[in-house]
Amino acid sequence: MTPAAADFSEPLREILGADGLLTAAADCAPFLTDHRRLYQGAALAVALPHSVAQVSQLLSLCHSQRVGVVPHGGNTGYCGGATADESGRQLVLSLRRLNRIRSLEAANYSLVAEAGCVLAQVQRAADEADRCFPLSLGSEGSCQIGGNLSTNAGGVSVLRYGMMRDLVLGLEVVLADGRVLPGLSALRKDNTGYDVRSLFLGAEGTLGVITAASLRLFPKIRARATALAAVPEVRAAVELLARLREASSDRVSSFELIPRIGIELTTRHIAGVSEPLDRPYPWYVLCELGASRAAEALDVVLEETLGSALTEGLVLDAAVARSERQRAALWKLRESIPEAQRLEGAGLKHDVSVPVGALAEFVTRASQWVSVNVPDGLLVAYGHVGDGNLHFNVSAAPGAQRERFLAREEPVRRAIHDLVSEFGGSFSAEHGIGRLKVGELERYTSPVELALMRAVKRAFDPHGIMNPGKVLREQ
Ligand code: 2HG
Ligand code: ZN
Repeated sequence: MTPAAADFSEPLREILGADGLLTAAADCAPFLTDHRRLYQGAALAVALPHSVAQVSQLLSLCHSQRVGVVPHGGNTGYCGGATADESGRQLVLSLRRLNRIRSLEAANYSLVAEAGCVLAQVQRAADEADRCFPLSLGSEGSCQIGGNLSTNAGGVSVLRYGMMRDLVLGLEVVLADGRVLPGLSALRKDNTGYDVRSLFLGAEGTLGVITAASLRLFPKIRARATALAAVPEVRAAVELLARLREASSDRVSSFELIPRIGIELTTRHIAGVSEPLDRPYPWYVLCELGASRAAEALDVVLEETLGSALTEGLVLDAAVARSERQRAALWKLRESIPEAQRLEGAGLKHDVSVPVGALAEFVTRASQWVSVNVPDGLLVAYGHVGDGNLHFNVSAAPGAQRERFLAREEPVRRAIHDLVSEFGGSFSAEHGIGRLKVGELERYTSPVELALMRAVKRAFDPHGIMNPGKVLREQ
């Protein structure tokens, strides 16, 4: 520890107690790199508060000392938003000990969870009360609610239930100067001026630290029908989605696009994943319907809709899950694509969205660009068709020279994001900005909106101590 760090750790320890502060390099190490290992940070220490009062005292100290604070959740983000910079002068603030479900009101369909609750813990609490908290992501066993809120997480149920922003009724936030904003409302209607709390959603800890949230619950899902359908092209997937929504009274909860290469990568790299249909097909969709009434015949709706689509050539083949085990196998296939892509080797990620109706044309044009301009790359485009959100990723083809492939990152990103912008889309559909996309935000956001964002940042965090350099460049 440097002398400055040692001086600062005294008052920190007074606030947090002996077990609330990590300073040894080995203890801090897991908090100092992101899950994709894009960044390696350094820090004064890692704080582990267990109460809101401690977070408040800690921020007021950091505010007076002008020490940067980096909020840290489950560390599953894709953009380096929770990683300290290299200066060694920032403090990592882990929320993991703030992990209580404070209350659950079944009649109000709401619960209050602290920021450090793991998403699966919140899902379980809702389930035990015969309710459903619908946010669902591959990392739900380790990502934390505070991170989900701060990054406005998406996932595989957005189509039906919305993003994290849509699942929030209220927030409790500690501001940069240590004041506590009490806002754990359980109200569905509250039309009282500016929606100040919503600014913290998607702010990635740059405006304050979310310590708890009041979350919306839904009726528990008791009937499900899940299938993997092969389709000839993306246009057919989009058409099938519309038909399923109509036929099921809008009960489609997930509709995920998987390219052929997604099956090849997962069967090659992930134990327990096997070829789902008899023959290979160019594209697949994993679709799931859900209803709260146990007797709802969703499997009939699904089979009938797939059956008529099959006769018309919109669907080429399909496998309907007949058991929970088969359903889990289909989801495993989908959810292990990112891991399989990582195991395959170097990859370039683009988390983009365009209007759903424009998705097919976007994929055609962007794929053409990749095949002409990245001859040593393999397109791995998959994701949340129902939200118009694709992970338009490119993996290094077998035999590609890694360094040469990775050197193309910037021009590939530019071409894809420019095309997305031409389609009126977003260069960051669900993964946020973090540190990785600060330049992209500056490039694709209108000057008027950027000026407003900077004004908000100055108003909430005048000394720039909250997650410096994330979302907006340090001023
Ligand atoms: C998913 O949908 C995640 O699986 C990860 O958002 C996407 O790794 C990716 O590019
Ligand atoms: Zn995704």
